[in-house]
Amino acid sequence: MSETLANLSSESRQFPPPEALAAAANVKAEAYEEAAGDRLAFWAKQADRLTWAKKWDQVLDWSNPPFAKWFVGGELNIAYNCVDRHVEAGRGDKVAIHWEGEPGDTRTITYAELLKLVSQAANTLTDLGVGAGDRVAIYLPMIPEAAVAMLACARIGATHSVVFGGFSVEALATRIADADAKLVITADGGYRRGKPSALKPTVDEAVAKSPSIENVLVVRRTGQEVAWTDKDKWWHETVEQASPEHKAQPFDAEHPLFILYTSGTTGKPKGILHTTGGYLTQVSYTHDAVFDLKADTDVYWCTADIGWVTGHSYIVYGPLSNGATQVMYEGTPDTPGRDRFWQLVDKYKVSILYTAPTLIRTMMKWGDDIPAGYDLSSLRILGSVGEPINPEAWMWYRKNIGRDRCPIVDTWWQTETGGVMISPLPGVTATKPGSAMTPLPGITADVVDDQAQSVPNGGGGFLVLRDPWPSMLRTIWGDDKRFLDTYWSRFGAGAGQGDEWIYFAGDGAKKDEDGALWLLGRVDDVMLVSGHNISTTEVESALVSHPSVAEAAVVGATDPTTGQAIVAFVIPRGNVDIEGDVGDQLNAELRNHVSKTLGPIAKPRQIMLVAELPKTRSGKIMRRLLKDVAERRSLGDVTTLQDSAVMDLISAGMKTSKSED
Ligand code: 6R9
Repeated sequence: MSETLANLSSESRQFPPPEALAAAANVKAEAYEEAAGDRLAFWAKQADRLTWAKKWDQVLDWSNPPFAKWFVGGELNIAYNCVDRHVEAGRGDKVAIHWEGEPGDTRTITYAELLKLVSQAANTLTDLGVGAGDRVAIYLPMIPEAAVAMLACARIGATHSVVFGGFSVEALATRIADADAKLVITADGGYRRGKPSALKPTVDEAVAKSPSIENVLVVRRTGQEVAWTDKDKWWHETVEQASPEHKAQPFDAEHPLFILYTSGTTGKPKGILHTTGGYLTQVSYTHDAVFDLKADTDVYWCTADIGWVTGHSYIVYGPLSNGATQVMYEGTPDTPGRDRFWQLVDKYKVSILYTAPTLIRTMMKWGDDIPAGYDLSSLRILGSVGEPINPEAWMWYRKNIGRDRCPIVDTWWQTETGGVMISPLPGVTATKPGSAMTPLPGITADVVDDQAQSVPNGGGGFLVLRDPWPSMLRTIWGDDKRFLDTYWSRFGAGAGQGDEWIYFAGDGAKKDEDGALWLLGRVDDVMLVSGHNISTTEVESALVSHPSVAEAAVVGATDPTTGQAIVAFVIPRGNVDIEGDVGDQLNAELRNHVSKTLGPIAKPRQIMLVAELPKTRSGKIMRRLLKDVAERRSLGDVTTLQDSAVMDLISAGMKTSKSED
């Protein structure tokens, strides 16, 4: 990206918070001023939400940037904060987790029961020789044991590394080796799309390549047959037999809590390291503020997988530290039917729903009539995370799920940031469809040009964070240099510009006329068309605003005349025929629609109608693979794809499609 990013779309709709919600909101407008007045005092106050065994001496040590230390000298136990203290406060009978298996089996786990399970697991880990500072790999389906395993590690000071149950042998083995993990916690399998899907064979192969692994702890979930080695121990024969008494020891605020690998676009995955006190402070505060959690009455549901940072921060640590009651669901949204989510919202009377744009667009594609069959009146706040949410999808979510009553919080953050950074506050912000709006209190985000100068309202550029925040990553596991190079050497002191350390998030963004922030996707994805930097997000949103389009992914393909030309991959809504004349007609119509919405510069050279798009497990579109297809190259690494067959289909379609004009 050269100087700026074109600002092509504009949005005038605005939705103020419902009055009653605003009046009773956990966080009000004053929080912004308070934090701006004294940022460190503000975060110190939020840290007081937690129970500390020893109070910190210093809020932030930033004497060796970009290596931050928060709540220096403080000590606490994360599991104690997420579990024990709620039981001690007399809330042991409160439901922590309403778990729903994909086949329809259920478990209800109270805070007292969670304490028992976490204590037993902590005792078992200790028996297996795992101690403070050791690393444990967790490779589990969405079952309560996933949360229990994470909390048990945290309780004894072991650092967990959760790997998506569904990643390959290679992906698991590389992550085990990088973290030098001692133990793997896994299951025989989990249920996906109506059948048991095995996990253990992948672990067996990965462990065979992993000399550091001493033991494998196996949860029996599906009952399917498993091969057995002398490293394997059943969870029900160890954890469930262990003593339920365990006293949590406090750990230093900077004790490593977890490593989570994020693939980025190229190269070996980065092990993002998070620590204890600052992380828990920010995820606890943001979960309370952004979702306006009323622990006594709300039922919260985050549909993310535990293997994604969203599952870490907003299924495990944020909600549990706040004593929330939540729903946890094992399976896919279309099993047994496409109404599964709405049926669960209705069944558990979910009041706060946190999901991803990819799911919202899928629900749009499946049709309005499916949610229309359900009451959904328990809902009061809706959240979105993972990708920019197109204004069209935002409006659909508001109308069809929120029934025009519920504020939507579009939350921007990253594995690296640990917690939400940019989001509306549901009782304060008048939201605009598609915008993440403003940095949360205590957070300093900005959009800058090449020279790290703030762009004026109406301008576009790079999203940066100007001040350290409590849940920031501390480094890339074992690779401080890569940490510096990846995040801190593009702008500011690390780039030799002045002495301010500036974190570069890798995303493009713009400020609208009111200063609200609009995320424009990864800067690696920005297209350069006839000298204009155009974001994939804006063109995709223009496509999705056409009534025949459910989803779109856009890439810039090398073009002899324009440098790059826009190639769009489009999933039509249910009623559109993919083949033949209807397709050709739609093709022309869509190109004109984009041209009318954003201007002729953004008109796609070519539109491909496809049935699916390549996505990561957390639902992000892998544009780099589509670029390979658009430029007719052989495909790059597909190992993190949710469904690798998708790419074969798309490539086959591309070869037969007419190049247009
Ligand atoms: C939480 C999570 C981080 C990247 C991030 C950005 C994109 C996430 C977004 C969003 C626009 C939002 N992203 N939330 N873009 N609006 N509300 O997704 O972490 O998996 O590390 O991905 O996701 O591009 O840089 P992670």
